Amino acid sequence: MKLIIDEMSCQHCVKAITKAINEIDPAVKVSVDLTKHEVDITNSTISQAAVIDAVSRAGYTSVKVVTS
Ligand SMILES: [Cu+2]
Repeated sequence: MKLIIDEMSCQHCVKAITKAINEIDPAVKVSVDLTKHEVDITNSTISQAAVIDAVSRAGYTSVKVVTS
């Protein structure tokens, strides 16, 4: 799935978001395009709701789903 997280603005955010997602599933591959505020999540069996929940618990609440 692909997400846009507007609040993601630096490497700290990238780390925090990646960590939050990998805490629910270590096998998930998270790749980030910081200039586009885009997070691409592959190799994932976790639900979209679980990902959004993890990201928002890390403090990022403006999450838009681009592709599910
Ligand atoms: Cu940041």
